[in-house]
Amino acid sequence: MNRRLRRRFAAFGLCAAAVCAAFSAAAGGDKMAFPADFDKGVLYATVDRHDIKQYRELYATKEAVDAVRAGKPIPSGTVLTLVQYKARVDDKGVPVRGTDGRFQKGDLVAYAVMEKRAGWGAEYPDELRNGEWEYQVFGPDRKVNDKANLKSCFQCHKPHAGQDYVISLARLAGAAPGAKVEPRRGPGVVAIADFLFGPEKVEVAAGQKVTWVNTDDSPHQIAIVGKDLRTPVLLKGQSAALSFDPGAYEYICGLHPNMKGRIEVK
Ligand code: HEC
Ligand SMILES: [Cu+2]
Repeated sequence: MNRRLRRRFAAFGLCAAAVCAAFSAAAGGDKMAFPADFDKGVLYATVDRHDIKQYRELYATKEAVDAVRAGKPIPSGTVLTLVQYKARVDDKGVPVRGTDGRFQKGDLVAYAVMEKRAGWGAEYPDELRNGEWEYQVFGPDRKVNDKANLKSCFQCHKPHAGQDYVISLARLAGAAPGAKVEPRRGPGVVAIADFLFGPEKVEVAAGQKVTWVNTDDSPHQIAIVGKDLRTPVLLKGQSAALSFDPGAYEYICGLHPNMKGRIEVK
């Protein structure tokens, strides 16, 4: 095994501790340099993250935007840069909104970057591999954050294999989030608004469906805890329904795991 491979497997816990301990801090992302020209690319989306009080900017290399908007695959050489800022908050810790209703940029927190190159990723086990993508995190000083958990990047983006692991693909393709969606109310209906499930606890009779309606600009996805059961990713205005056997079920958002809800089926 060459050094790079050993480092990578060490990072994924696939290598005996004694052999790999010295390398455990690094992973495959060490192939990636800081994308110094990221802001010369395309700012294709901004995201208000209510759940973690961040304001985010998403940049892509121009070739990637052109390809995706022409209906072609994301090309080798693509770099996607997610710039994370603290949202500015008031004295109660509530994010301050600008005149456009959006969060406002506070301190720079980090750059999360993904890069795709032909041939990358071949050495990862299938259950982790994200096609030809690598991930890396850089601090505000643009240096690698060697404490970042890169395994978590692969795990959370993995279920999005059907859209080449890019969670914001709809935005990259130029789809705007669309007009305001009025939350529907009714038995078994859960509205998703400002990164919260409302109501947080829903009760339905056996055989009755639970329906989720996403009213946020951000996509969300229902993931039932402890089961291999997820809805598709729901863009703004989209909904999905699931039915359950009697019992109680906890669920989270597959994209934002700190969003939580509960279903009770009588
Ligand atoms: C808990 C799930 C989760 C984890 C873990 C995660 N991401 Fe993401 N990532 C998202 C979501 C959701 C988005 C869409 C933007 C948003 O809502 O902030 C995203 C978007 C991105 C994007 C913009 C392109 C895209 O796929 O939409 C980059 C780049 C990115 N993440 C890098 C990383 C890196 C690097 C890591 C590991 C340090 C990581 N992510 C870990 C959920 C996750
Ligand atoms: Cu969510």
